[in-house]
Amino acid sequence: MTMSLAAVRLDEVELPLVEPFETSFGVEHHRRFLLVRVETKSGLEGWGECAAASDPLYSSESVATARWMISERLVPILFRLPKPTPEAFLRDAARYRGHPMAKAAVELALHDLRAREAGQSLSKLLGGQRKRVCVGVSVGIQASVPKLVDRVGHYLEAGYGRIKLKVRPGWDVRPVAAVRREYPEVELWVDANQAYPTRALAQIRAWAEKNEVAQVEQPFAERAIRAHAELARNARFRVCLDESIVDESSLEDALGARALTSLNVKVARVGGLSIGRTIARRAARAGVPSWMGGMLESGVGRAHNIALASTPPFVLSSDLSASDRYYHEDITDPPFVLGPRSTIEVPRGPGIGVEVNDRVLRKHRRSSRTYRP
Ligand code: OSB
Ligand code: MG
Repeated sequence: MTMSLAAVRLDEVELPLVEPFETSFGVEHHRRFLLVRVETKSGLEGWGECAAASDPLYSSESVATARWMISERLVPILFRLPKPTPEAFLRDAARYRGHPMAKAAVELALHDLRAREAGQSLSKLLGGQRKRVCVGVSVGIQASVPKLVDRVGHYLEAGYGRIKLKVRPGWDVRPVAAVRREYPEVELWVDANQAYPTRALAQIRAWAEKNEVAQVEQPFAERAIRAHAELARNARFRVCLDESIVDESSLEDALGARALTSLNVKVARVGGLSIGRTIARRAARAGVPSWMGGMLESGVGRAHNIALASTPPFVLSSDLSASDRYYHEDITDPPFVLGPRSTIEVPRGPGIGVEVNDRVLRKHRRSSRTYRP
């Protein structure tokens, strides 16, 4: 039984990335993000991470909007709840529209708290059945094609069994062909983050099939469901939706339109673990496989993602790479490392199963505010 909360802390952290991460919408050198720490009267804690970035480029939320939403609207909800369970929180937060990343950050912390109180791993509480999750690596846009081939080689040597290339108009035909030529056997996915106009459909199909791309992720705009359905029709690759799927009804409509043959689940995008689990199960019932997407999370968000990815609907390899692919020094211990056959071990300890390293957190923390009832 979850006890009422004594404090909520909101930290802003800035972690330098091992290398810049460039997508069709921009380049990041650091990741700036919020951490939510809830604490009960008995001294138990729960951690959640907010995936919103400095700028609203992937979606409409940013660190600033999430900070406002969490501190001004969601923290008061938490302090009004007699039992701060994820379900009770989501029920009260539902009257506010949007802000899924802000809501997810808080919901994640409550899931971690509940699992720690139960003395069980979050994976187990969510119905996880795998000891290891299958992972791949998402490779950003590079300065040149040779540089890209070099980075891909580096990740293959490290043991990653699947490569996702970020693409955009002008960074597609040549880089994808070069990687395929150099690594004839590699499992290759591409992700455009909505960068293509729907009139590019035939060209995308042509270069994807020519280079044996196994999956094309979100080439068109969030609302372009018909175009994704058209691309998926008779395609030799899976069409994956990321940004288009923001809740249960957008998934229902996309499934009805046959607009996806793979689902990228991000707890941040859909407003938490509970909804993430629900949509992954719904997709599985429709015969659509799921996998966990990533938002370059620190160890806190990564641990939550790995817990959900250990549940049955997650059958494709996830964008959950080892800690050292993102950060020289992560804020949690122990680091996530790549294991055999391109897998990462699911932590077995209580809650998310990793601990926040206070020394590292303080070193990279830009601000910290504590709220009390
Ligand atoms: O679309 O999957 C995406 C990172 C930031 C924003 C959007 C995306 C990504 C990634 C990174 O692809 C995946 C990861 O965390 O490894
Ligand atoms: Mg994506």
